[in-house]
Amino acid sequence: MDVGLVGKPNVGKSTFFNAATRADVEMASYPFTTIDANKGVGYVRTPCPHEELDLECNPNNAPCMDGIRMIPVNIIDVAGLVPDAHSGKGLGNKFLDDLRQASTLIHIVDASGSTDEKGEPCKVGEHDPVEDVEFLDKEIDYWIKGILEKNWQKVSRRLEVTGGKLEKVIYKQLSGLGVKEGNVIRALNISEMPGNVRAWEEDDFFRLASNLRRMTKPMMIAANKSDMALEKNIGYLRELDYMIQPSSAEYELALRKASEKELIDYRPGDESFETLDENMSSAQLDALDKIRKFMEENGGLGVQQCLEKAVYELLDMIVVYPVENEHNYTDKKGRVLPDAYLVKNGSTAEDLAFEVHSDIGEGFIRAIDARTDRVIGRDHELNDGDIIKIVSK
Ligand SMILES: Nc1nc2c(ncn2[C@@H]2O[C@H](COP(=O)(O)OP(=O)(O)OP(=O)(O)O)[C@@H](O)[C@H]2O)c(=O)[nH]1
Ligand SMILES: [Mg+2]
Repeated sequence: MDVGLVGKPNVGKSTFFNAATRADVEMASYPFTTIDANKGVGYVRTPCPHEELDLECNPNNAPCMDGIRMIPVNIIDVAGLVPDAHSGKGLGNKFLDDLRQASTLIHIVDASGSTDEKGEPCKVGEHDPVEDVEFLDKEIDYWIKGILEKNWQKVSRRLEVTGGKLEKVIYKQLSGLGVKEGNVIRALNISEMPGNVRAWEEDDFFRLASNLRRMTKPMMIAANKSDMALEKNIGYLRELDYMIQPSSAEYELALRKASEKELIDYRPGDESFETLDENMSSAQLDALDKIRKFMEENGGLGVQQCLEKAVYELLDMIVVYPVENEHNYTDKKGRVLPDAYLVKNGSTAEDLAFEVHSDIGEGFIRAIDARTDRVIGRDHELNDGDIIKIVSK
């Protein structure tokens, strides 16, 4: 599962990325610090069933920390986009191709309004962050439009000659973008496209691209730099038709670093932290006090919450645990609850089998719900936290 971080320059994408992945990529208070995409691994949390089953788990793909399972998600941090990037402004928008695989996008916005539209620093409150949301949506639409239009003359002529299906052709054009054929059919319907494909104009392509974006790249907003944001800016952002999460990537990064140095006891996503080192300087203690106050007001720092909202709410994913032995909850090597998989809510036992391996999916015979020891069929819908044994040929 890939989560893409997008936004204009200098809003804190790389800081968010470093906080979420604990990588160490360059961050700086000027635009276009990032040029090539950074890729790393972050985590979303879920309670591990080992506690409820009174067992000890032996994680393979997802570590367990004090009863909390940390499920890996890939995070991609790309260069900043500026208005009219699609026509070559700033670094352009070609680098969005790094986000083809992304299942969801987090739009990082400087909610403090202290970064202008080009990504240059300005006074707090001087820039309206709502404008950033509008322009970014448009730039992403242009990116998808560009992919859609590639060789369109040739594509549409071939379509006319061979009498193929329009949705199949478009689906093929967009392959690699995570678009499903059903999405294409729905997007074509609601976009009211002209009957003659050779007569499609700029506006038609743009409308279709925009509808495809909404279906295939669900996006939420991280109202970042909330540590210096004005209350009213957060209010305006909340009025938009997006899920929003206030965040302070800078504070999150500071706490993760302090916790690595064992100055504090803090786990990503916690609503508070404890000080461990009595000998910190007064400047350090003051900084920590400021962070603690922010956490009290906001229920945490927002980075971890943002990732979890994107995965569990926006994408509606659940966590399931495939096992080899339904009695001991183990895999072939005897490891207890080794793997945790993120699957779309509504996925069936057969979908999980395909997720584990295409051979297992193809050879699917039946599955067993390890908690109840009941046999379940291929169409049985899974629930969050299910432990499943798959029997396949
Ligand atoms: N106050 C505050 N500053 C932040 C926060 N997040 C990032 N910053 C600062 O904002 C500046 C830009 O951060 P980057 O992470 O480099 O921003 P970016 O979006 O990756 O920028 P480009 O790579 O140029 O597109 C740095 O000076 C950060 O320290 C935050 O939550 N609060
Ligand atoms: Mg960056």
